[in-house]
Amino acid sequence: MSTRPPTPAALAALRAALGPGGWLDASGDVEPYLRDFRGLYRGACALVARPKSVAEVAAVVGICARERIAIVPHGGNTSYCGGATPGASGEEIVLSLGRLQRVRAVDGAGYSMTVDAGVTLAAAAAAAAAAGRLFPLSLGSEGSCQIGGNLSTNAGGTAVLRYGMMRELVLGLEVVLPDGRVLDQLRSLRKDNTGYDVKQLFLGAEGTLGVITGACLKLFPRPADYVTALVAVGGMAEAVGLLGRVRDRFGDAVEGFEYVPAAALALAREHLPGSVQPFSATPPALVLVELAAPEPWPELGARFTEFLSEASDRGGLTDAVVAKSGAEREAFWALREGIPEAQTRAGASIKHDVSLPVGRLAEFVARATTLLAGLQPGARVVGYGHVGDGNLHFNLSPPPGTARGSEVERAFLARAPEVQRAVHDLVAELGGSFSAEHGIGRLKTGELERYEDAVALDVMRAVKRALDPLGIMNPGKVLAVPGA
Ligand code: 2HG
Ligand code: ZN
Repeated sequence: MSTRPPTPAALAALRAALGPGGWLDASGDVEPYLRDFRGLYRGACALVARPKSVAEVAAVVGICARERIAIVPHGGNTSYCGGATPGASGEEIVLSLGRLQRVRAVDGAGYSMTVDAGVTLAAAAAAAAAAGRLFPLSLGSEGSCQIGGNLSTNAGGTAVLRYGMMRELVLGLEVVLPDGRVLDQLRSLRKDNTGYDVKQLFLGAEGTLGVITGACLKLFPRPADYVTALVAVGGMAEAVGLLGRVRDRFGDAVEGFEYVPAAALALAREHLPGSVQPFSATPPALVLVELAAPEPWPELGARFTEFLSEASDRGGLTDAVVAKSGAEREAFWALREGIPEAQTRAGASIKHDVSLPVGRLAEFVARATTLLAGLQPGARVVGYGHVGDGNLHFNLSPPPGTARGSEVERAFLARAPEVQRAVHDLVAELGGSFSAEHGIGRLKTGELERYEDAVALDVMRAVKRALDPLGIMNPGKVLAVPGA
């Protein structure tokens, strides 16, 4: 089924359903909705709908279904894969969830919270904290990304090791289906074996099956104490060895285990003024380890220091600093979370958001680095990330000193498809994933076709056809050719 450009009458119906302040169509006003956060895409649209209630979302989708108008759901616009950016035709409408901002309920005793899709991650976490609870999803973009986007992309981040990805933090969901009906599965139950788990379909679907408008999320006890350390290690093999030992010793108290290689530290030194540089000589890599305890546990720091000295006797690490205050802990995290920004400031980059079985990470890094040295001589491999859960942002920057817009930068970027193919082929060979946490969007539809199991792709297309037979939901994202 193909979609159609909106007629003037259809646009008038949409405006009427939304009311004053509920839509934008002036070119200056819609501009922010047309570009993705990384600047990879620029699209066009006929209208930005800004509904303020679930009923208005349903009305908009209902009109679009009747008129066969394509809809691009839009949250905080922090997608790395262009998932929320319209295509170039100008025939789609953007559906912004940003005005759905209500924290509907926080149930401290039941360890759950029900929020609108447009609530930012930071606001959701603050609402949980105000009730003495933790909502643990942790992303650098928490101030602007929205819960609806976190759900639609099954966001990951820095606490997956302990709490899982967004999918695992959901108890119930409310979704406007592509025909305009509201699917109400907004339950807070921990046990609910009533047929298929329908809500799962929409988590990670990137708005291709419907529009998430609300969710009931899991909450956790708030840790009373954190121990946060930067640990210098010899490289990935040592980091993975340390991960095993720290988990053996501290179990579920291990919340974060982030890897930052020397190349990323160099970017931070150059582009993040004031960032901590904890060691006098730059180590081959460092690991940010964070432990949390549910009760005040003054001995935790002492036990961790003791553990570090044992680990250093066994050769796993060369140096370590433990944060002595909350401010120091924040500075450690700012170093880690500032790496993407530092790499952006350094110029163009080629990104790979890959995951591997943890036991194969060191082999991957060694083999991929050799491969890339052949394909992009002089380029800098900046492979950092959430090693605790096997997710590495194995990114590449051009040779140091490459000027923006220069011939060297153009040549570097021109090789991106070849480089990505080589890296993703290696990831596939080692049993990993080419999209660990950033999703598919429109950037990686070709990769999904290439690497996903053919039967799984058939199932995905069948689901898409069943739920969105008109193909109006976020066309061109995830499944490039939905029906084929
Ligand atoms: C992170 O872990 C983000 O910092 C961004 O997922 C990764 O920029 C990247 O490649
Ligand atoms: Zn990440």
